[in-house]
Amino acid sequence: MPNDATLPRVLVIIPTYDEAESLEAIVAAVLLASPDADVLVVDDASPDGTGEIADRLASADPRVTVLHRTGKDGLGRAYVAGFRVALERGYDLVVELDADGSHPPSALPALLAAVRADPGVGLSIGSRWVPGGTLVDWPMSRRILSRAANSYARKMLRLGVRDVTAGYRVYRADALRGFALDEIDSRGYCFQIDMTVRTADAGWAITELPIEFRERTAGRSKMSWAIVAEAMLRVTGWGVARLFRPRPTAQRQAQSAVGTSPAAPR
Ligand SMILES: Nc1nc2c(ncn2[C@@H]2O[C@H](COP(=O)(O)OP(=O)(O)OP(=O)(O)O)[C@@H](O)[C@H]2O)c(=O)[nH]1
Ligand SMILES: [Mg+2]
Repeated sequence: MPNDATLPRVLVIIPTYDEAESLEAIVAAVLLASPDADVLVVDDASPDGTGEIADRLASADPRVTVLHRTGKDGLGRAYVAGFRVALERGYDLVVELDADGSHPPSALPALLAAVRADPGVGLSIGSRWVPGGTLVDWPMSRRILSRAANSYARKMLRLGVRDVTAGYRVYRADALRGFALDEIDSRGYCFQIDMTVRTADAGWAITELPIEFRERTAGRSKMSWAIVAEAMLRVTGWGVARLFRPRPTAQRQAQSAVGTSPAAPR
């Protein structure tokens, strides 16, 4: 909770599935980098006991809370559940951050500042693919996949964003409030593409800041061919649909940091 009533309230959502080895360190690093933020761990009944670790962290620090879900249901659904909690609790800025150590918490203040500084910005992205972005220990196969997915999505969806699949993000709560969260059913990293399109179509500006992205050092990746296929099929479908639909006009109005959002979701 902020000490100063003028500071926006920030919730960092960390989705977890079998991240017992890394969760404690990442929560500590987030709270060190951004002491005024709160953390919500969204755990899908991880068999390795991540949920119990999250409960222990929550009982030791009032800034940490946990949302337990009944089983593995995909990253997208975990985030949508977390967004609902963030909006119910009245946070102003909502952060997405992986539990595996790939997203440096040290970049969080700059990502938060990018949204705070401009009321027209609905989303800031910690980007691997803007100048200054770096990759540490990421296998060539993953680099190629990320590059290919990004350029395909950018072309099909006519987006200016360089890292449209990035999972390190800060949303203005007002932007989230404008979306029909019930309709968002993308499960894997396609969820990030889906959210980027919704944010852009609603007329919000999107900024990207370079980050140092690190390969996870513990635990197991949840990336699968099913997740890649979901993204390919959906991006193709959205891209074709957009060919036959005029681009929505931006309906952004003058807004304060806690003002009303443009109600123009896709
Ligand atoms: N709650 C929940 N969290 C998930 C689920 N799938 C993945 N996660 C979490 O989402 C974050 C990203 O998952 P990763 O496995 O790192 O996937 P990724 O970052 O796209 O792929 P890698 O680059 O291989 O790590 C991690 O914190 C995971 O624990 C899920 O079904 N439910
Ligand atoms: Mg990861």
